[in-house]
Amino acid sequence: MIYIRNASQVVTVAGASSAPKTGDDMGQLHVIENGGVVTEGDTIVFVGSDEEAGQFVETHAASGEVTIIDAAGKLVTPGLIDPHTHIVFAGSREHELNMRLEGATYMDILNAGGGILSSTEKTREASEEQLAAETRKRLDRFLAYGVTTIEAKSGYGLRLEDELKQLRVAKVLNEEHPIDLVSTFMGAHAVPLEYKKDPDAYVKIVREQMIPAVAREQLAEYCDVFCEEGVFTPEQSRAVLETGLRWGLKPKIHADELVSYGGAELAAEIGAVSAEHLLNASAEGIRAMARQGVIAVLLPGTAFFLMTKPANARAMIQAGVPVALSTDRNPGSCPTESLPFIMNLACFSMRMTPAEVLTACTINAAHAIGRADRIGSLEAGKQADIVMFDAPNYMYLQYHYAVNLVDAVIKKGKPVILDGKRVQG
Ligand code: IZC
Ligand code: ZN
Repeated sequence: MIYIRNASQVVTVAGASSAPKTGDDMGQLHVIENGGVVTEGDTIVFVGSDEEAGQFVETHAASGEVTIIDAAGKLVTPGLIDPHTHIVFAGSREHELNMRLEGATYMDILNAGGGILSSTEKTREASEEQLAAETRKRLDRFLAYGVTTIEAKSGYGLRLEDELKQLRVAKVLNEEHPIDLVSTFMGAHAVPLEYKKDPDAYVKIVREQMIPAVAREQLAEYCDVFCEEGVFTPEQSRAVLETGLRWGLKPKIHADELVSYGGAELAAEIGAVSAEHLLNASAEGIRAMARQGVIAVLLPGTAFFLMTKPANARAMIQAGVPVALSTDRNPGSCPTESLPFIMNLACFSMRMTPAEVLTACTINAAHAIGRADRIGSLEAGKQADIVMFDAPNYMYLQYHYAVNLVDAVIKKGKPVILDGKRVQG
């Protein structure tokens, strides 16, 4: 049994396991001042005032079997959840930075065979072991920033064996690393060079060969597509996601990132779990997402890195769209594992309140990856994924920005970071 005692605040984000939070409710965190949390095995067994938590421990613990973590002056929250990453890849793309500073756009670089296609070349060349080694380092950094679950997309193989390779690496790392990974198949991330003249032929391979193979090997839960002018059209995107659905892969979509392209509307039409990016989503698209309950996964780090204006988070929250946040960790448009920095950007570049930001990175993010019954809030019966920050209250996380305030991380009931240092796993 672990007893986290005397926290200045325990932010539970409780009461939203059946549906994501929307509107004003995104600002309701359910904060316990001077709180305590008790875990047993991999599960939370008590959350309440420190006094009640102490009593719970006294009546339920056999003597000597309680580990006490003193949270005096510190903030306790659910483990952070990142619902959108492209974490399994080889190499890096820092050489694109000068090109972009000189005026080349993200699409200019992709059209010239760089961007996603240069990461694809390196990922195809890499062995499973090399990919796992590179990805493991990224996961270690995520954990150090308080992230306990991530979604991971394929999409740098762009041919059957290499898409499967990426997803197999994610599966192995899910088993061996403290962070849980939820896999998404994204063979429709770009048209590979060898199909540049016939993108429809590539879409056919994605639908007829890749999706069935991924589903048969049970390597992914979700299917995603980069629906963007110059990448995949709304018609191609719909076809891929509908094929995915037939094979049991739930739809997600990269929508309206660079131009307004009907992605938000398409997400609502096909009943996608989430639409991601949405920097240029139309007002009608936002309304349609609200009607259908499509979660908006916003990625303000990508807007920062691509030097463009971020998504209109306020319009989405006002329209009743549930909003989640993510790093978009990838080699080309957001190479950071610091979800807390993304939270800072959400606050300062999209004017989300500190409370909305925390909801977006916990329970709403859990809904975006179908895990809200197990994670995303601190409630008895849920998995013990807990972060302790060196912060007196949750607003301080945005106020003292761009530094790592993580003091402790408990994953499935096991301390993995204590006093800011990795202790096991
Ligand atoms: O590697 O550039 N937007 N996909 C869609 C990305 C960014 C990742 C990349
Ligand atoms: Zn992405």
